[in-house]
Amino acid sequence: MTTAQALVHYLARQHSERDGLEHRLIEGVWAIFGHGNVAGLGQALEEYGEDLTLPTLRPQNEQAMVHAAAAFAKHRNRLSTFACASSIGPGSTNMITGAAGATINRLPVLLLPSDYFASRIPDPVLQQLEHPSEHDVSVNDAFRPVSRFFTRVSRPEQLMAALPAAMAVLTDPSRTGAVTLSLPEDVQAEAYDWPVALFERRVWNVRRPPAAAEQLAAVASALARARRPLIVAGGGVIYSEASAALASLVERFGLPVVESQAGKGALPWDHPMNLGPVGANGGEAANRAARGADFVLAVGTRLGDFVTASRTAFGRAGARMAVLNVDPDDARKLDALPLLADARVGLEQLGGALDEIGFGGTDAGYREQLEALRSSWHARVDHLRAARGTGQLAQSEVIGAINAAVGGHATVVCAAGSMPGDLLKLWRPEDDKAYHVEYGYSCMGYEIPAGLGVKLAEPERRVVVMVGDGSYLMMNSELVTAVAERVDLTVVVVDNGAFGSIRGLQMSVGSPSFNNERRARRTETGRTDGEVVGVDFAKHAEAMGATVYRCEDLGQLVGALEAARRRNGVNVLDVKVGLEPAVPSFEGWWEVPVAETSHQPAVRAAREAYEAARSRQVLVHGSDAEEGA
Ligand SMILES: Cc1ncc(C[n+]2csc(CCOP(=O)(O)OP(=O)(O)O)c2C)c(N)n1
Repeated sequence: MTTAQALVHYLARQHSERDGLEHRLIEGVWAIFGHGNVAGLGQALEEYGEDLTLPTLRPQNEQAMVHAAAAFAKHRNRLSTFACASSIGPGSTNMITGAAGATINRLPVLLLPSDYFASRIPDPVLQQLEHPSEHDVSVNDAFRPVSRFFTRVSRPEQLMAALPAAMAVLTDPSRTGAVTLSLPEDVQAEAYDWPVALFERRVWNVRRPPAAAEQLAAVASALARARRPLIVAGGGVIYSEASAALASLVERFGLPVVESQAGKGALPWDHPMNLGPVGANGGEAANRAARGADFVLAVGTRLGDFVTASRTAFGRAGARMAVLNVDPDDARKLDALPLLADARVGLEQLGGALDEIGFGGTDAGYREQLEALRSSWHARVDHLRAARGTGQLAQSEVIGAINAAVGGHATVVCAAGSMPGDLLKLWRPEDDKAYHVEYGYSCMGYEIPAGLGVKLAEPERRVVVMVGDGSYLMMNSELVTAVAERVDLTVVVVDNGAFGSIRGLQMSVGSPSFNNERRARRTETGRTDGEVVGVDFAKHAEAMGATVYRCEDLGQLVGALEAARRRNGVNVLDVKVGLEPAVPSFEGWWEVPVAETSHQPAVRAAREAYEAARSRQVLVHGSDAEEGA
């Protein structure tokens, strides 16, 4: 077999396994061919793919196919994914953004960019960027910093070491991310006499490492001594399928839970211990509880600045931090007590350890306070979601109406703009797969391909993609792929005529609105502050094969969602909303640097506010705040 044929045979026989359940590790191959792979990997997939039940899918854009694969893997809790194959040069580099997104979100994707001839005889080939002094460098080396594993297969026999190494990273919960095998075009087509054993069925265990006894004892005793402990639920809780373990722990000991974007849904929105989202985009219940907490256990989160509110959310009262994470680097963030373990196993062990030391749970007074915070937060969300009855739709009521119409078990998909923050506050998921917001890379353009990926991961579940006009215009072409793959997908384009989130941010740092609205250039000002450039998103989506709906009020929106539910295929709703009113911030803060000097008074005022906020940052948590106090 050729290198490419061997690769196809190998991939079809890889499985993952956790808790005794086996899954196909690589469900198929997304591929866009060019001269770099059509005769190599393309030939192999055509000849063998069907017999091996390794389907090939044809997207419209290489970046988008990586997003689709990552979203698929996210929905499958990282137990299955796709390979993504591109030609050389631009096809490869188009995947780099997707690779970074997968790696940041710790989602397994196998990337197979093609590379220039290993022989180098016909150099420079079409699309070859020649490095003047390092002839072994190609554009594919740009995958190195965004991949968790990278190798170039320059001879066929290197595949025998490269493949198991790649599968090991894909299936390791602490190392997973983009895994890149760079495949020179000549090597793909070259034959080799492979050992038969390479193609045996292989099962990769996705480990659940337990916590070390010392770490467990330290965290349990710190928690038991706390008066106002708090748990942060991150995406790792969901990937580890630890929702039930989390619920049981917090119910038994009366521990409040606050959520990150990736962790939202770990507990149902109305769970009695769920205080809702924390941090820069958080709600006031979670943010107040976080500020008042004297012990914070962060579970399965990379503790990005939105969760920590740029280091103002936790530790204001000298709170001690602990981190339960499967990744040793995450487990040591924020000067925390590390609890290096799988989330589910770690939570179960922690419950046992708390029992052992006789921890009776938090006191009634604390629980009452938490319950008051929780119920007033729900009332506020009810109010924000409610129909306003004014002429122009607001994004908040659109979110409320959609959530009410599709229910808490449909999966909502989003990534960038003002919607992730609004969804975090307002959407009410009822299970741990009902909320899919990519907010690690927050990559505009993720939304539509991700909706497709989620739908492929769980065809029976309703999927609603929420996408801003900016993100839609950046990457919409996978609507065509969704039509081709015959998936049922509802896409809601929420058009506010602007990069609304960034416009709002810009104005909050003292600038007037500039270069963020979709407006024509005006000769008088030389700026893009002329008339609004209207886009008929319904017409656009219709041209790509979708059934479309124009929604100008909530009645039409709800009607369109119902029609979309009954109708197969791709349904796109074009919903026009106003830029105002925006959902406010609830005592969250996000560090965005403000100009230190300016002739504009509003900028100077914003700078002052910025400096005041920075003075509240907890720069060092201290390894043992209690003893030090
Ligand atoms: C690929 C990419 N480029 C730029 C950004 C920075 N950015 C974040 S949100 C945003 C605007 C999004 O506009 P839209 O989709 O219309 O949503 P809105 O903010 O109006 O809700 C931009 C430019 C990004 N997140 N991703």
